[in-house]
Amino acid sequence: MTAEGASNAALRARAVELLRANWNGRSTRASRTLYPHQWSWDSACVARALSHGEQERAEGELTSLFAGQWANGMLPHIRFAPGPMPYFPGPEIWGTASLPEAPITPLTSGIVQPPIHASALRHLLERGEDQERACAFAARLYPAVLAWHRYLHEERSRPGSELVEIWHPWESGMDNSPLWDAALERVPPARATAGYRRTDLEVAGAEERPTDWQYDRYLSLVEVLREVGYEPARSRAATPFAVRDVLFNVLLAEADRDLVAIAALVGADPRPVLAWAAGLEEAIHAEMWAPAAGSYENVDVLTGERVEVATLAGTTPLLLAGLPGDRAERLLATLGRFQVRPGGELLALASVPPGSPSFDPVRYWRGPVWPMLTLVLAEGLRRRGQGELALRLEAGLLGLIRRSGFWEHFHPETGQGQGGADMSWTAAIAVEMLDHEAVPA
Ligand code: 2M8
Repeated sequence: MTAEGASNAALRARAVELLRANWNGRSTRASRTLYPHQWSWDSACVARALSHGEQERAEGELTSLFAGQWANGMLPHIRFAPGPMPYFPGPEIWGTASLPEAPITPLTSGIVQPPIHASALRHLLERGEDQERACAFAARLYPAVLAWHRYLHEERSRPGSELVEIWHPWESGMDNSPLWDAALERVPPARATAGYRRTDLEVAGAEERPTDWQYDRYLSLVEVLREVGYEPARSRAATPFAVRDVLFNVLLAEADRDLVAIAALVGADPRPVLAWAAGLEEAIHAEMWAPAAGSYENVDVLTGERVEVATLAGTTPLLLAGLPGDRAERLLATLGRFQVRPGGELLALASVPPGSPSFDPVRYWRGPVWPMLTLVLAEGLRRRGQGELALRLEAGLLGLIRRSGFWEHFHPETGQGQGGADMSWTAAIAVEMLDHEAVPA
């Protein structure tokens, strides 16, 4: 084995070990300290990584997450672990326990996260060593995933657009991204949840987390949605925050395509999903493309205006199969604004363009390098024939992890690990990238 190979193998072994350490016997905690529960899109990433060699655990991961699914198809962003845990806001704040749509157990939150579950399931079908078992599992899970997509397409859209909307910044997965700044200005601070204690600040540096001003708005939005029992029609009418987000819609379109492929394998009728996928992709291209910016932009549903803020998420339509060629060129050029060289030689992508007004290299989703976004962009680049650049970005992220560990995010200039340590999805994404093909060490 070459020195490079040995070092990649050692890194993979460390990632696998971390995923075992974060396993609670039934599923994988997003992290043991900062996030001691099961998070929706983190978990889908973990299932994807586990499907490389740990098929049974990958199934367990998805089964555990979908045990929290609501009767209306909604897949909550957190499945809470039993017992008191140091995470705020916990189940008592979400107040979902007695709702008719929610399961009796487990306890869950009442909002969603980006829908990458069908994509994880497809991955499991492709990578699972025991193919018969993988097919049987996919056939069992298919109705639940279909119900999840139906919930998003039917309950999260309004007449006049096929795009789906989010009602909380936490639903985007990019909590304090500058994408939400203007919309949050219109949200009054929390009333009922006054005097709360933020457990995140006991684990991560305050400068690496959202501000108290933002937390007051996050909790205010939970109050609004809780007040209407998270019921979709009433939430749509009541929410002071409703945004059509590029990343969320792109990942749903991609997951729709994956669900179509799964339907074919498990003998289900793919037509409803095909129709959703086609309508959604068309709407993304028609309603979100911003030619002057060379990027795709969010739409604020309540003002009807575009959110003219540059973030890496605006380039993620690179992933979409039907992306017109001239737009692919523009997006690739725009991507150059996000390229950074943390610590000097590694190549990486900042989440917000360095030098732009809202750029902050340490504060969470406002500038740092994020493994999840790197994964999405690397896949998008491969689809556009940019395999070499994809590989350099993967090698860059793996280099950052190798240097400082499985951190939540990384400083785009120094490369230092930031936020939470020993994060499951950072380890999962490392496994995924290391298994993808020969990644230079
Ligand atoms: C972060 O979000 C949670 C709320 O869901 C938090 O800050 O408490 C985000 O980075 C999100 O994308 C991620 O899924 C979650 C767990 O890693 O942490």
